[in-house]
Amino acid sequence: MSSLARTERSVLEHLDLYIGGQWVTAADGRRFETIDPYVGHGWASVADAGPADVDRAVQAAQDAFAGPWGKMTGAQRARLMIRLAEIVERDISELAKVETRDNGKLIRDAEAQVAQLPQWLRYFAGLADKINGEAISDAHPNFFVYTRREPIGVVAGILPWNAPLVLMMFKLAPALAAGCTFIAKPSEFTPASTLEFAKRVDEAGFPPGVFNVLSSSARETGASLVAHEGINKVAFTGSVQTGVAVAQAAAAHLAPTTLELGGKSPQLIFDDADLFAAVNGVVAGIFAATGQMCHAGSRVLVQRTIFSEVVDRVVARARQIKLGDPSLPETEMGPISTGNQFARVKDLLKSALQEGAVAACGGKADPELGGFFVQPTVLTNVRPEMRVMREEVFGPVVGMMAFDTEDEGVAIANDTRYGLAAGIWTNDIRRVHRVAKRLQTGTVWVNSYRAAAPSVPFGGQKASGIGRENGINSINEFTETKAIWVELSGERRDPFRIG
Ligand code: TXE
Repeated sequence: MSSLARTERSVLEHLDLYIGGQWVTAADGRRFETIDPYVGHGWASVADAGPADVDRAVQAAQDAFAGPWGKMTGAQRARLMIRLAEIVERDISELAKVETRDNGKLIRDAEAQVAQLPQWLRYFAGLADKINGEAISDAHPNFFVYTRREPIGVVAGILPWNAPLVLMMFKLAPALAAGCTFIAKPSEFTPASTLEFAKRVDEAGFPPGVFNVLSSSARETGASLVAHEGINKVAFTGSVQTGVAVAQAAAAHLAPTTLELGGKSPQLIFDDADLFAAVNGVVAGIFAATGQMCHAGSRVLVQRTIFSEVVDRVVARARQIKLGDPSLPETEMGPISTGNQFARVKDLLKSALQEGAVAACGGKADPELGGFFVQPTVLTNVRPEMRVMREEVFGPVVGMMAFDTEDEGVAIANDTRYGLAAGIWTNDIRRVHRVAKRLQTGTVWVNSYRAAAPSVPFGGQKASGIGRENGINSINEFTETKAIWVELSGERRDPFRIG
């Protein structure tokens, strides 16, 4: 059990908004409590931003963009990013503890995630002084034309609760490298780590207003930020439904949007696969982070000849998973992060069982641990049309189905509105490339699952999103291209003829 009794209330941490380099209360003085999902009550009191704070943050970000930050060279921005990377590296353990309290994420996973943040800062810092336009020498006989890639302006980062710092960093690092300013709107369920991160940004010495945080309990605050005319770009991670609303609101004032939405990702296990590795990959894909990953491998498709064996092995491993206090290093699965999400997982489990799925293990909330704990669940006897096989559960629930041929496996894998990620388990090198090409997803992991790096594009096809985060080209999402035409001949031209 936790060192903190699960019913005990400790003194609340106190966190304010970070706007224009200042720690400020909300304009109307409102605050809200953020819940520790393991202990089941509030652990931090957080300032609750409203529309007036949105205006303040946009103004601060615009001023920074027009002011000292906008005048810096890429190399100067990179130095600050690298300084921030060093500070985050120094404070991995502290930041990870905050993430665990706010989100219920395992401390071992939180530490690994926070430890990745400096990699992103350093990778994109390395690009900050390499954002070049091009000289277009023969566009026209009388002109020299060149392009400049300029920062797009003020970026709104609308963030989810499942991996708050990592998913913010996917947006923040390229935005800073490009020379943009940033307003983070963390999820109402997990604002604390973003505010703690802001303390490190402050210490690193970024000019005021380059990075701002608007914590809020109200979804309307995110909506008013996205709709604000002063926002030049929106980078969003979250649900499909909210993503569509965000893209529409941004489009109303012509701000481009990148969307990283959910998934219903398949893992295909062929009969020649290394089964130990494949089972480990299934566990990593659905029980890590309590299944609350956009790329969760929630549909496991197994060649029929090995189906029973793979199910038995996954069930055996699932039964051994140690549920409990996420702050203890030995715990393997913590609670679901929010009450809403807990209700959603239970609802989908109920509907699956009513529709005829069989729980080979798990299948319900954990009766011993209570709170937001759900048992690691393996469902068999599932069909592609069931809700649990079509909707994102975002919990520790995997549906396992058999297939016979490669064609059939690929067809089931692609039979979804989503297209975020997929796993292929096989030792046949030809099959690897055939199947990887046919899968309609933004990422394919082969004989592995859940790897990420700042240099590798990440994002979804179909309903899983628009655009890609990470990778060298992601920086383009935060720049505008300007074409500059310089007349060379000095000749008088006919004003009524183009050319
Ligand atoms: O997400 P939302 P929620 C999925 C997962 C989960 C479901 C709901 O299936 O069950 O989404 O989670 C802000 N304008 N994912 O409710 O609603 C909101 O405050 C502007 C997948 O948390 O998408 C939060 O900061 N912003 C996912 C953010 O949007 C608005 C990660 C996400 O909230 C807004 C999380 C509006 N109108 C959940 N309404 C993934 N892809 O990894 C809300 N927000």
